[in-house]
Amino acid sequence: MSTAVSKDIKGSTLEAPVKPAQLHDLVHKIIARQPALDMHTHLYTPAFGTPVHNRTAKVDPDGLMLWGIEELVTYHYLVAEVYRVVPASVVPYEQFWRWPKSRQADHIWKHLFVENTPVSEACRGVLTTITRLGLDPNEKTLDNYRAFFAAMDPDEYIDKVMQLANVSGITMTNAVFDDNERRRWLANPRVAADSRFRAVLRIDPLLRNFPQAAAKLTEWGYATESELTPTTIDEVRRFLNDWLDRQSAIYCAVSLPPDFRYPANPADSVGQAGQTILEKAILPTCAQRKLPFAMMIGSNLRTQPALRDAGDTSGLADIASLARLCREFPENKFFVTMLARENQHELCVIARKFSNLMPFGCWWFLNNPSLITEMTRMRFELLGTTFIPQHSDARILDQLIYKWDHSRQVIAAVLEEMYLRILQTGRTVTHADIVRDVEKLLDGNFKAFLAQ
Ligand code: RAT
Ligand code: ZN
Repeated sequence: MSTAVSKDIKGSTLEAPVKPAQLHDLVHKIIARQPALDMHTHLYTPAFGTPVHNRTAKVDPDGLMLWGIEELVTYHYLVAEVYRVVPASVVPYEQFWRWPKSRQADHIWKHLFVENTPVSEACRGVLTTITRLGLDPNEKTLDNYRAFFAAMDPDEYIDKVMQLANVSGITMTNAVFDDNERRRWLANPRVAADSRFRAVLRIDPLLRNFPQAAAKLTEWGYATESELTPTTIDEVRRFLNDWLDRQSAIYCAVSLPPDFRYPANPADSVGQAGQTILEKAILPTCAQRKLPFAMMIGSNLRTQPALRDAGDTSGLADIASLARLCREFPENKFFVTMLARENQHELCVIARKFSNLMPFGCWWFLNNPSLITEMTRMRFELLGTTFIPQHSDARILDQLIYKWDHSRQVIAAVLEEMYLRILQTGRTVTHADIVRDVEKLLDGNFKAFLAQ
């Protein structure tokens, strides 16, 4: 039992039944005090380099550790939103991408934060972050924020953000098919050696575009052909093992399109090659190493290619395919999040049937208070406390602050509602019960699934 979360909460001893009138404050305080272990982000250690001007680290234009005001304001969610206000007929996409980041940020700040009310969740996130850092969110320009961040040391800033967000650990997404990232792993074997971070092997091209992935593997010294011969399968497994070792990855992950089917439908984008790689290379490797395989299902990439990362959309995926995988691969553990709102209920139903399936997070376009509320409520009602309610998906370090702040508020409100319902049956709920449940939700369920 964590004393940090249990002490100083007035009117409640650990074993005493909690009164309905105490619930609100108690649940919110316990959730605020429980450190969150963030199971999916796109954040990096300082050793991956930073393109952000700062007090101490050398500026590395292609560096992967993103933080600070320019990055916060040019988050791809906000690039999409600024095009709702200033259309491409006024600022053509290619012109926007040619601008230096500072000009992109000034443009977004002016149009989304000054000349319009920053109502959207992604805008509100910037405001929460700025405010929690002790800055005034009412500035008309970014000048004061720029001065604040220029005085920071990136390594110390990670500690500050983790403390403000109350995050105990950050799980990276380490895309091995990204040349920039791959080069950094090869150049410095200790690039991820930072006790605040854990690595995850991310391998989308192996499933989404096998011929392209096979060509890369050949270039990197693996004897793969675009034909799925036994040698090719063995070499894909060797490649996976090499990188899982190099990264000390805690799981392996992929994002899949809505038309992903298992077994494959020849017309879908993953197709027969993807199915064979999944069955013969990825799942056996994960099972052998007892590592979960994370599937993030439902992303359509580049629906609007001109918007780059901001141009992806979501689509309804096939739950029966997921059920088949869970049933036919009982030795594997699956972390699953789905992007379509319409898939959420059936994902809960499937999770009731397969204990090797762990639903997690409210992904991307679902990471809005109304949808987090709906999904979290549904998950409690169908799964009790046996799920992982949230991950941050932060791409910019500072976003940890708002993503966790906002989600904690929603999770606490829903949990309070669940406890009130229990009290109405006559069953008591103690302070200790709440501490235990919250610890599982924000930390323990993730760790326990990894350890299974
Ligand atoms: O949420 C996002 O920022 C998306 O662009 C994706 O990175 C997504 O989270 C993913 O991991 O594929
Ligand atoms: Zn992500």
